[in-house]
Amino acid sequence: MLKKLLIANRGEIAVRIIRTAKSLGYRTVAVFSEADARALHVELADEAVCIGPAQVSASYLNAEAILEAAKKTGADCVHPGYGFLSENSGFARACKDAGLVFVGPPEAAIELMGSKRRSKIAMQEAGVPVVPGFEGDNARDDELIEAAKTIGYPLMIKASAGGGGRGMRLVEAEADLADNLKRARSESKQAFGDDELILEKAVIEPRHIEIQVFADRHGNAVYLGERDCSIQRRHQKVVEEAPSPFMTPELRKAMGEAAVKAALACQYEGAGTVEFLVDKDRNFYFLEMNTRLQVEHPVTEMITGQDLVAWQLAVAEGETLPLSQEEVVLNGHAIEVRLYAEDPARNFTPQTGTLHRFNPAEGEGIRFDSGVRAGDDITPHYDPMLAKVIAWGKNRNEARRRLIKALEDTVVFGTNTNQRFLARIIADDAFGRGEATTAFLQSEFNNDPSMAPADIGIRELALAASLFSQGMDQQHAWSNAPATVTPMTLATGEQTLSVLVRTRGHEITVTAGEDQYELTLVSAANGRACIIDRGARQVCQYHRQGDHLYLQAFGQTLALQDLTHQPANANAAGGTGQIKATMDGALIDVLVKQGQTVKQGDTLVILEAMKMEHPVKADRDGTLASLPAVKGDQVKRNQLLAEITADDTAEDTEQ
Ligand code: MV4
Repeated sequence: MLKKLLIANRGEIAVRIIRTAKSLGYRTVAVFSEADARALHVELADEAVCIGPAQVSASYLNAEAILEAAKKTGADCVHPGYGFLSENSGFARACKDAGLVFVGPPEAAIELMGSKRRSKIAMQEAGVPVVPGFEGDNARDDELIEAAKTIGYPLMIKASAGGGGRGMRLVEAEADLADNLKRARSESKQAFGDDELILEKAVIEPRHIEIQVFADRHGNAVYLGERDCSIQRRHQKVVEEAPSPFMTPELRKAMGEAAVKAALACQYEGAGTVEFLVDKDRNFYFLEMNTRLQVEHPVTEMITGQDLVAWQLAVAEGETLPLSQEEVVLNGHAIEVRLYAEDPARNFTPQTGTLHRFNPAEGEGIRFDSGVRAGDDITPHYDPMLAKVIAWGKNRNEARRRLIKALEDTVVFGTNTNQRFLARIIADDAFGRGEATTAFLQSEFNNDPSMAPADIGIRELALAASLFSQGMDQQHAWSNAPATVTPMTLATGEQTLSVLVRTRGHEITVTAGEDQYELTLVSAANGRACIIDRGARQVCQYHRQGDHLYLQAFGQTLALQDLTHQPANANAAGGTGQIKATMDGALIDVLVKQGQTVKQGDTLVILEAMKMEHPVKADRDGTLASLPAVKGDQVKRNQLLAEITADDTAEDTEQ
């Protein structure tokens, strides 16, 4: 009997695993990096051990430190979660060698599925349909070029050691093959330390449908329905649902039985996912098998009523599977979306910052899996997923409706998120008709307003102005004193807007150029504002942090700054001299000193962001008045990096 589970992971999945483990009576051990010392998963576990500094290579990928933590705490089993060491056969072996039960499949199954080439051959032998192609052992370019003649075009070159879309190239015509092979080979060598390639016929606008399987040590294996993960962006899943709107009972049975065959063929144990591509005629092809519990497992849990972590632990204990195939019943519909700290208006760049507020929406049929809470920092060290929001409904539209509402009502203040992007995908008509393939986001959704900067109109300005003035002059705002008119300057990340605010009791009228808007601020307390807008009473969420205001209203989350009392920027010729970071990143070098004279265009500092170095330059001539950031700092977009004041020269003023 196992008693103490070490969770070799962080974030929402560590929290998720701890929840089930505790409910089943296991003691739990969390591991954490120095950056995660106060994280939720650490707080929830019975014991927690620091395994190293923030960088994943030194902590969550540090097998030795994790095994040491297990030894120190007397854990007898290890759950790897997803990502990190979850599909590392060496780690599975090391656990076993240390006398620990690895909650996952045998190392041989992990290793086999880690090779696209070998797994495809094994699946073909087991009678699982695979995409027609060529799987020669370390095939040379000339062999691949020869094989391509029989496969035909378009075709895919895939890195044997790749997966999840990494190391994959589409080739449209024979003339492009040789060059693409050369590139694929060097990329694969670079990324995976292995340059073995395979070829496959390209499936056009496929759906990505995966089957959840489970196997025990007694030769039993079942499938728990499918998940449709067709909506992806750059091979990152965005929406996952079960069942697939494209599924038929016949196709489910055929794919389910193929997936079970795949599991039995590799002596699988525990939770696994068999990924398939499905074409428009409902032909399906094995793609890869993921030998872990997946991010999107909650949708399967919600339609089967099963706890997959409990199943994993049962299998790890040597028990037989909790249900036979006939006992697996699918009920209703579940949709999951991945809520990220990222900026859809800036090509989805990851965001960092403090979560001033983080209020998951609650409601019937809503599940919110998260590893963060209000007050936590989102750092650049880890994946910026904030939560998985999952909705269940008795049918697909009920699940959609609940999910849209949950997304709209969830409050995240402190970082940009993809909240609105997600809600609009779920509300989209083509998605509603179940027509979304892997091409959906690129072809039909690419112009959606949720990927543009927040839309600040006169109504939003009126609400922001009323909340700003309410905070600054409480007495005045609520008294019956005569109306006051004050100018106000509000800034978003993109623009600075000047307005006139007329306040009389609870009535606010805001004027910006030709536009005018009137609102009633009924009350504002504890981050909730009640307003009357065009005769309709509604509640908005807000948070004041100095001269910053976060606002969730009218279907958007906005961040505004009150610049009314800041000096206007001088010097119109050249830049403002306020040199700000253009994105979140690390200051890896500072090339100048305070007091130094600089010329417009001189490089001042080097910012590293999105794995690239960006020189940040002077936007005018002058003297460096201040350099607030120092080498090594993590900086946020729009953070002041340097201030250049103009040197007093007579000719500047004469024009
Ligand atoms: C393919 C394909 C078309 N034909 N293979 C991308 C992720 C990786 N797991 C496999 N992928 C694909 N493999 C053949 N032979 C198209 C994709 C693909 C894709 C697959 C699933 C979900 C989204 C996708 C987006 C682009 C391409």
